[in-house]
Amino acid sequence: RAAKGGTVWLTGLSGAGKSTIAVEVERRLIAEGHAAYLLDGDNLRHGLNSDLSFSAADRTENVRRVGEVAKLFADAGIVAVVSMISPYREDRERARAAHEAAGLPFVEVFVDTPIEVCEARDPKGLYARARAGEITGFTGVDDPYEAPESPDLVLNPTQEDTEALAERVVDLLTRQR
Ligand code: GGZ
Repeated sequence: RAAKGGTVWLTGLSGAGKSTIAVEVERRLIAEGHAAYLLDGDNLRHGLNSDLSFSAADRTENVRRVGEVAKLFADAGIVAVVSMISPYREDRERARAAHEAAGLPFVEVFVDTPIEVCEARDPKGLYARARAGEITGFTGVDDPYEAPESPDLVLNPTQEDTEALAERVVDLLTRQR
């Protein structure tokens, strides 16, 4: 069987659980014998995207670059598992279009955790700092998040555990290939 790459794109608020799910998706794919690689927005901002801020233009550029990198991985036969807020619909659609133009699978997964839950978790204390005005332009507080209108999959981390959610993603991917 020829190796088939593609991109799984997890979008959602900070603290929604994207990275936790992405790690489990990557682990499962590798366990099943696929090549998979996690592209985490927060991590990539330390290297490839260290020149970018959280302005609207820089978020767009952040998403554009990661979309291009994911496409390269997919073309190389690897499943790119992308985890980033990617707040703008148009930017995510551009990533999808680039994959489709190249004949590469792309699945958009909306990690639909309500902001109240993200904020209650607040693992890094960022929501608290945003509410206190110490951070401005924080997604969901004073910066936009455009939820997907027709995602390929919607995940509800308040209703299912990480293993079940990751299984849904891998199942969808398997059906697409
Ligand atoms: C949103 C921010 C911000 C602002 C810092 N708004 O939950 P985290 O902490 O670990 O992940 C978030 C990460 C977002 O990076 P992305 O590359 O995924 O964002 S985007 O797709 O919008 O470019 C959060 C942290 O960075 N963080 N400041 N103002 N999230």
